[in-house]
Amino acid sequence: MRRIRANAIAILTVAWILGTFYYLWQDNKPHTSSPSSASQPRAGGSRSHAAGGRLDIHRDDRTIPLIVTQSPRAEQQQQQGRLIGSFDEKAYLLEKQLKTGDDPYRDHAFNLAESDRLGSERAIRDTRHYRCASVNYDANLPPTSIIITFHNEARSTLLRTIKSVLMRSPPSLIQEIILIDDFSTDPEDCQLLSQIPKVHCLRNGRREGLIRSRVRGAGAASASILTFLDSHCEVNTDWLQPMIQRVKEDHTRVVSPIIDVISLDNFAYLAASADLRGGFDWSLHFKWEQIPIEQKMSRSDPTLPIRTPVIAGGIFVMDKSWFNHLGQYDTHMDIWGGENFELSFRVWMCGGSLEILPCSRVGHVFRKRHPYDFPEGNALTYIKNTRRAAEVWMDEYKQYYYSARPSAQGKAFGSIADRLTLRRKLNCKSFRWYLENVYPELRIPEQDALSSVLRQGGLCLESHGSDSLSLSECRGAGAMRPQSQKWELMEPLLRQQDLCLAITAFTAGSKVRMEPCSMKEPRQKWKPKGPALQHMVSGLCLDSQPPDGPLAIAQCRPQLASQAWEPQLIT
Ligand code: LR7
Ligand code: MN
Repeated sequence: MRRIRANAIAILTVAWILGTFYYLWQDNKPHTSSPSSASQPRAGGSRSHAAGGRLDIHRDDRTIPLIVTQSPRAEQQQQQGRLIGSFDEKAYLLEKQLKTGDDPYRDHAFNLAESDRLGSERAIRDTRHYRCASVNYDANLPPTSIIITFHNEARSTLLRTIKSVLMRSPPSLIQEIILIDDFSTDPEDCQLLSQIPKVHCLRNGRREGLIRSRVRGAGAASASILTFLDSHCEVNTDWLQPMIQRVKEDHTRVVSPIIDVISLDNFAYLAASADLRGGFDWSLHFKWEQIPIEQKMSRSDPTLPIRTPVIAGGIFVMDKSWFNHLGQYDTHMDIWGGENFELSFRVWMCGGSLEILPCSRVGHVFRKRHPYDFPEGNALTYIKNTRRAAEVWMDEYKQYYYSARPSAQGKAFGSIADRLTLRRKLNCKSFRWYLENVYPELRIPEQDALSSVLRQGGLCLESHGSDSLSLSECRGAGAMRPQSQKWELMEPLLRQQDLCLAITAFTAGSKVRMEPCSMKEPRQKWKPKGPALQHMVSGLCLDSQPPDGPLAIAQCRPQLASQAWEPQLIT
């Protein structure tokens, strides 16, 4: 009896184990999805889990949880066959793999071992705001030519850039991908990549730098819209439609995506903040900065464009005839740097605009050093390029560039005659207009004003808060002078820090007071008239009569002692 029971238990256990195996085998069998569902475009970022279950994501990224946005593996392989044509991806990647013992950061300033390990396709997280998925774009958007210039780029990053474009763009929007091989050591990369459908590669006969290379690429483009990318990017879901839409609506717009970060160490794809725009300091150093608080407060819709004073430079979409009309790039700039300021100033000042589109996301491997050489040296090249931008576009404000970067003075920058002619021909606005209308947040350095006291007899002109002024006993000496007696004579303004001397009305007898300075305020404009100070618009002069009343303006009689103001420098 006991034996029979033991046997029954053994049989049941075996049956249970077999059953479990059968169930697992069934679940692992490739799912057959209908061809129609396979070719269905993903509706604006929605995820197609239902069609094929989850992909194994552990290989792709070890640090961020990824939500798979790609088609299942079987479809992917099919798609891969179609995209790659006669190109032998495996051989291409294997030939240049890192040798054991080699420093993986040496040649590219990022971890090559990690990039190679990822392969040419991987899933990345859709980093857009969720509301982007429901934005609609025109069904008949025009196609674009993608332009990618490279100098000794790693094979795996360059191929991933190309394949991400082919995988994540509607095929009808990609006219072609134009690669410009900027005289890389190995000419084979260019030849091999040309075997990929839609990809053309032009090789420079000598090192030109990214600026002239892009101009060459743009010249070869056959689509009416140009899209520039760096050679180590990965474009994200629906990256292209928002940009082409904005340029189609207004061809003078030059648009950029939000640039996500691909880690140079482990190649994790990290979402960048959506509250940033491009800015710079007076040394023409690019920086990301928070959008101004008023703009941030008034942004009710996170899918709307963000106006930006400058673009980072590597990833943008621009109408081709607008690019040509505005003078392409300054082709006397070499290798790398400065061209993003030159283009940004030119676009704004000559009638266009720059924006960042939060519903477009492109990842980029940010590096800490240049992995390539600069024939003229890195510093000299940056100075030459930014000096050209400053000399052509910054008018009198270029003095602040030179004070922020004194080493630029006296360095060669070639002739800028052609670019000045271009600026005149295009009838572009002034840099002052740009600062006032596009980048009012850029602080203009205090002009080096010298302080003086304004003496009348033994007394000094003194302010009392903002309300009134008087003639008072001169106090202190040198640095010990009270602020209220120190004046900066910056024609037409008479300043004390941020406050300026102003009349209260345009009639004789009106008193004067201090108020926040404004170059546009006619009540604040003064000029010397002999020893007197004349208000420019009313023609009346600052007068200390009667001695115990508040200071006022009166008919000019410069011979009067009560109208004589003798400036004396404070040293
Ligand atoms: O001699 C060269 N020839 C080239 O073809 C030197 C470089 N290049 C290629 C290079 O392979 C790459 O594809 O030009 C591209 C840009 O060079 P990077 O990647 O070394 O530049 P970067 O990413 O450090 O620099 C940013 O600023 C540059 C200023 O000249 C360019 O505008 C880059 O395109 C730009 N990159 C971006 O805007 C991506 C976001 C980074 C930021 C901020
Ligand atoms: Mn780059």
